[in-house]
This record gives sequence, C-alpha cells and structure tokens, in this order.
Amino acid sequence: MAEVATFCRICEPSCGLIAEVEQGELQRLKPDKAHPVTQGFACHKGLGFGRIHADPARVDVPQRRTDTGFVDCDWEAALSDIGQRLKALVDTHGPDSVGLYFGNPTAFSATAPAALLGFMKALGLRRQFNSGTQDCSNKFAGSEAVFGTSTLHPIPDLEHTDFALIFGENPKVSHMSFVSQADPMAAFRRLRERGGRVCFVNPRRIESAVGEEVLQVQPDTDLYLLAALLHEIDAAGLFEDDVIAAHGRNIEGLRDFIAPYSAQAVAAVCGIPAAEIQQLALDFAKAPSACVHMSTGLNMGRQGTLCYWLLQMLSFCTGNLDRRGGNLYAPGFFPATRSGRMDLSSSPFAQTVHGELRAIRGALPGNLLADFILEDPQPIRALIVVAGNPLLSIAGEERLRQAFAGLDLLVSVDLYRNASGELADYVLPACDMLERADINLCGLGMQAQPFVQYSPAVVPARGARREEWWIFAELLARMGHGSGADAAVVEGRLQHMLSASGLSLAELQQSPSGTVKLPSPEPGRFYQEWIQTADHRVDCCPALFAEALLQAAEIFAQECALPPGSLRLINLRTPYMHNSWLHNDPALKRPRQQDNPLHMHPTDAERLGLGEGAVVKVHNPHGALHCKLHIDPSLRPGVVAMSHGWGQSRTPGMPVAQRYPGSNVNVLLPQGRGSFEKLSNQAHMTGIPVEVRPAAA
Ligand SMILES: Nc1nc2c(c(=O)[nH]1)N[C@H]1C(S)=C(S)[C@@H](COP(=O)(O)OP(=O)(O)OC[C@H]3O[C@@H](n4cnc5c(=O)[nH]c(N)nc54)[C@H](O)[C@@H]3O)O[C@H]1N2
Ligand SMILES: Nc1nc2c(c(=O)[nH]1)N[C@H]1C(S)=C(S)[C@@H](COP(=O)(O)OP(=O)(O)OC[C@H]3O[C@@H](n4cnc5c(=O)[nH]c(N)nc54)[C@H](O)[C@@H]3O)O[C@H]1N2
Ligand code: SF4
Ligand SMILES: [Mo]
Repeated sequence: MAEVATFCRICEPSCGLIAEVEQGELQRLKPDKAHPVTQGFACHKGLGFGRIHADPARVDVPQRRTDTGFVDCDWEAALSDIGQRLKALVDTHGPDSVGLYFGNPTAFSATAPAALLGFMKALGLRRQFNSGTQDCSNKFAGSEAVFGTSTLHPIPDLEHTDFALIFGENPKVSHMSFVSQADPMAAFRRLRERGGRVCFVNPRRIESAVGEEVLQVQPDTDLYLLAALLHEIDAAGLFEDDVIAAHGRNIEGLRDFIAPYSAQAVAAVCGIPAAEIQQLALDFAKAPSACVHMSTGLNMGRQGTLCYWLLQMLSFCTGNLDRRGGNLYAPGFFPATRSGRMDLSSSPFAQTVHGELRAIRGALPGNLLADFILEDPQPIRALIVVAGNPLLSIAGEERLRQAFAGLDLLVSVDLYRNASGELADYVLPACDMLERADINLCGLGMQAQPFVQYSPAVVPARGARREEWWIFAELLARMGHGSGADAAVVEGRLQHMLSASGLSLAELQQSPSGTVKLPSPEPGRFYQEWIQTADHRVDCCPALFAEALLQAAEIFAQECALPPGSLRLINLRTPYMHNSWLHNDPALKRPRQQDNPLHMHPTDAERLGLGEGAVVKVHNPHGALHCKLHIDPSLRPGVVAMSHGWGQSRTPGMPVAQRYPGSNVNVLLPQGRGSFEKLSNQAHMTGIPVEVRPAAA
C-alpha cells in the first residue's frame, strides 16, 4: 500500500489529504495530519471523494448524442467531429459564433484555465461566460475600482484581530470564499479565547455563530448598513485622518454618499435598531484592531460592488487596512496583484444590442447567456461548457433549455452527464482531482497561511478520462492549430509560476506533503507594493460608480416603501450539497438530506396557515416551483431560504441525483437584461421577492 500526499480541490482551503493506493486503485482518503498548514483538517466531502472518483455513473468515455440517446464513441471520432463543426462555424459566422462557459471547478485546477484561454486565443474567441458572475465578480469590479486591480483582496487577519465582522458568509458550512483557511471555526474559537469578538451580519442565525451575535439584517440592504457604520464612525470623529490623507483620495465623495445614511435613517430598512448599529460602529472603530470580510450573501445582492467598496472603506478609514489584526494581503508564492491591473481612466463599457456592457476579467454576464444565443443578430451557435452546469446554476432554467436546444453544437467537458450535459451533442470525460497533477493555485493571494503544494496524479485516469489541457490542445490540433497535447508545456507553465518565488516542482516534490509553507501575511507593503492605482492611493469614491450611487438612493427609497408581510428569498448552503455537483453521492442523501425544502420562520408560516412538511407553491413574476416547507426559527421573519443546485429530475446520467431531485430555486431568479449589477455583471440572486401559498390553492 502506497501513501500519496495530495490536496482537496472541491473548495478553497485545499485541505491536505493522504491517499492510500494499492495497485493503481484508490483505497481510502484520510486527512494529512502531518500537513504543515492544514494539519489534518478535512471535511466529509473531501474525504468522501473516492466515491465520486469511482462512481459508476461517471462519464468514462466520450458520449455522443443520437436520436435514440447517448452512445459511447472514441476520442478521435469525437474530437474530429467537434473540431470540424467548430471550424465550419468560425469560418462561416466568425469567432463570435462560438461561446464558452467555465464552471467553478476550473478555478481549482492549475492547468485548465491557461489551456482554455489558449484555446480561445488561438481561435480568436471572445464570448466567455463563467460561474464568477453568479459568485464573486462584484469583488473583481470593486477591487479594480478601489485598488486598481481585480486581484487584490486583503484577507481578515483572524489570528491577531480583536474584532471580526463577517457579512453574508457561513464559514462552518461553506469553509469560506476569498479567504482560504482550513477549519475556519477553529480560528474563530482561538479568537474568542483571546478575548476577541466575532459578529456575523446575516438574515439567518447561522451555524457558524456559536453563542455569538448575529445581526439579522433584512436581505439585500447591507449597503445601507455599511454606509451607516461609516457614517456613525465618521460622526464620532473616529476616521483615521492621517491614514486617509497619506493613502486615500476622493474621501469627500465617500462622505457625500454616506451623509444621508445615519443609523437612525437606515434602521427600518435594514431591520436593525439604530442603537445597535451605532454601538457596532463605535466598537469596531475603537477596537485595537478589527477586520472585515464579506461573501456571497452580499455579492449576490443588487449592489455587490458598492458593498465591497464600503467594506474596504470600513477597513481603510479606521486604519485597519494593512494593520496587524486588520486586513492584509497575502501574496503567497506569486504576487499576482499586477496581473489584474485595470486602467479605468476611460469607461470599460461599450454599447451592445444587450445594452451597455463590459466584461469582468473577460467574462460576460451569465444572466445574458440565453440572450446571446436567442436574441443576438450574431448569435452564439456553439457553446463549450467546461466543469459547469449553467442550466442549474444560472437563473431561468426554461429559457436556457430553449437556448441550448437551438444551438448547432453543445459540448460539455465534465465528470458527469449533468443537467446541462443532458442537452449536449457531446459529453467529454474529464479527469477528476485525483487523476491529475496540480498545484494549489486557487487560493493564491487569499491564503490565511500561504503554502504551495504539488500533488502528483494519485491514480491513473480511469477509462478514457482526460485532463482539460489535453482535450483542448488536441481539439486545436484537429482545427489546424498547434501540434497537440504536450505535457512539457503544461509543466513549464507551473515551473514558471513557481520560479517567481524561487521554487521548483522538484523542490516541492521532495518536501513533506509536497508542501512548502510560505511567510505569513505581514503589514507594511500594501500602499507601496500591492496597490495598483497609478498614484498608489486608495480610491475612496471611484468615478465609475457615479450612476450606481444615484441608483443606490433610488433603491433605498423603494426599500423604505416595502409593504409589510412581503417575503424575501435567500440562499442556503448545507453540508450535504456542493452547488449542483456532489448530488450523485449517496452518502449525501441520508434522511433529511433528500430534498431542498423552503425554510420559513414560524411567524410567517402561522400567518400563511402553513405547517411543517406542507407542500407549497413558491412564485414570483420570474417563475414558480413546488416544494415542501420547513419551519426554521433561525431565519429573520419575512425571509425564506432555499438551497440551490437541486432540480435534478431530468438528469438520468446522475441516477442518485435524479432519485432525490429537489427543485431548482433558480427558476425564481430574474434573468436577462437588468437582472445583474451593471458594474460587475454579477447576477442578482439574494433578497428576491417571492410569494408562498399552499400548493393545492
Ligand atoms: N440560487 C443560487 N444559485 C447559485 C448559487 C447560490 O448560492 N444560489 N451559487 C453560485 C455559485 S457561488 C457558483 S460558484 C455557481 C457554480 O456554478 P457552476 O460552476 O456552473 O456549477 P457547479 O454546480 O459547480 O458544477 C460544476 C460541474 O463541474 C464538474 N466538475 C467537477 N470537477 C471537475 C473537473 O475537475 N473537471 C471538469 N471538467 N469538470 C468537473 C462537476 O461534475 C459539475 O458538473 O453556482 C451559482 N449558483
Ligand atoms: N457545503 C458547501 N460548501 C460550499 C459550497 C456549497 O455549495 N456547499 N459552495 C462553495 C462555493 S462555490 C462558494 S462561492 C462558497 C460560498 O461561501 P459562503 O459565501 O459562505 O456561502 P453561504 O454558506 O451560502 O453563505 C452565504 C450567507 O449569506 C447569507 N445571506 C443571504 N443573503 C444575504 C444578505 O442579503 N445579506 C447578508 N448579510 N447575508 C445574506 C446567507 O444566509 C448565508 O448564510 O462556498 C463554497 N463551499
Ligand atoms: S473543506 Fe473543502 S477543501 Fe477541505 S476537504 Fe472539505 S471540500 Fe475539500
Ligand atoms: Mo461559488
């Protein structure tokens, strides 16, 4: 039995794992207790990945759609047919006739993204969509505008802080995003033991809040809460004027924006008493050190970029940016802040048939994917989906179904024939994380304790599964570009990245757990080195925001007029789902994990005459679904919650998922024009007005 050190690539902490391998077969995955950073932490999903690896439902050979269903084919036949059809489309209709959608797991591979971008570049393709616009593109837009680069996201220094203020994030369940930290709950525990304080801002009393405060905010109003915190801190004379003078610009713009939003003014809209907001503001500003973080609960609101801006302002104006115990940039093995540099001195927007649009780190709004296929004079005719499931992860399933059905060619590169793959002409089998060599690139710049790890392929690929770089290099070769897959090129890229820190693959291979622990984040270099604005100053009120700031005032007025009794829908991640893709694991379908009920506060249920387990219809102008009701006192009254990634009734390729289909909550989300934040393309996915009634009525 060989033991191979590897790391998990399901979510951001990249937990160290030990794979027990016998005769090329995985026997077991266990936590890597000797890992210098993750120290034996791993969750049930990572440890259970062997079931995904060996799942008989996995796609092991290319599958081609026929009139009577999917049939297996060989790589040569699949690649030459796809290559020919793509080439014909590009030759006849131009490169804009081919679109790509990259799903979330592409971010967890060090080798796939470069291969995909290389493919696009070789063919001149421009129409790229990715899961980032359902997830975090507001953070890219926000840091571009404030710090001059999309790749600068100072992380909370949880190990030294006196006060952590966490918005719209549930670390215990999600293991966090945009900060990579194995066992975040242990970090919060240590913080509390030191006498520090943790405060969560969330419409739900979340699992992460162990005896801690949760400010149960009204969904999609955090912008005004953030503004009020800044307003009250400034009113108390607690802005750090020296820091602002030395490193900021446009502070008057910020002050103008926050002026109307006193604690008193926002209390009713945010649903939090003014005195509590005031106290929180003072406590935060007076703490010897305080750090902030926000995640998808704010990203997915209507104004995620503005929220990210004010979050940075909370840190900057109180002197906590680049302070020990505040927020710090963690460069890791490759300081990448320059690579996301963006000059916003001229407008990034262009007039298009879909309205004024920009791309964020190359990505168009996912919520316009159907429009680019159905309603564009030069439509997307072929779509390549890599490690994604847009049908279930983007708003508006039926319209996407209609769009996908009308494509000349749909290709899915995936572990499974997922809901989107079910509509594809070809499903191409990808290697999973145990079958490919990799380094942990995904947390770069956001690791609480930076480390770089190399993992070899733990086991050989089963069947005819292939890595993405192989697939796209071979496809290009069929289209007359390049000479096909070359492992040396891929390895060279990794070597190049590592060389930035004087590291090499050989050195990692020889290190225990394949890992080199890097220096912890330190204050002192932010304003000199990391920030990428031309003048090295923090932009406290970017000119690009002008239109959005006016809109923010309008939205505030609308929120003030919200009728009583209206319900707002938010998201609910659980430990037994991972977006749409671990649904074929029977271990995640134990009793009470077999569907995604609508969670509702007891007072709302009583008002509507609904009891536990009642079948309800949830509807709004965007769509309707039926599901069971779950009474949940952890919610703020007026808020209902439901998990995404379900709705697997039409996925025969994933039989376990299909047996426990649940409902696709995304049918209730707005789609198309106006359904995403203009500044960032980020889809509007939380705080969605819905109505609920008994299904029979
Ligand atoms: N309502 C609502 N909708 C949401 C969200 C929400 O909170 N609420 N969350 C959003 C977020 S944050 C995200 S990131 C998106 C995710 O949206 P997507 O990325 O579109 O979808 P996933 O469900 O993550 O599907 C990932 C697919 O990748 C496949 N896969 C896994 N590993 C590999 C690999 O190594 N190679 C290849 N080729 N395939 C692989 C899986 O089998 C799966 O089919 O969903 C978004 N949608
Ligand atoms: N088990 C599990 N882990 C995951 C995933 C998964 O699907 N399952 N997905 C992974 C991915 S792709 C991502 S991006 C990360 C996301 O990681 P997180 O952002 O931590 O995701 P959630 O657990 O959904 O936490 C979002 C929180 O926002 C709250 N919220 C909703 N609306 C609002 C609002 O308007 N204001 C405020 N203040 N809060 C709000 C919700 O109640 C919820 O607790 O998780 C990753 N980890
Ligand atoms: S926390 Fe995330 S990275 Fe760690 S084992 Fe679980 S799924 Fe994998
Ligand atoms: Mo995500």
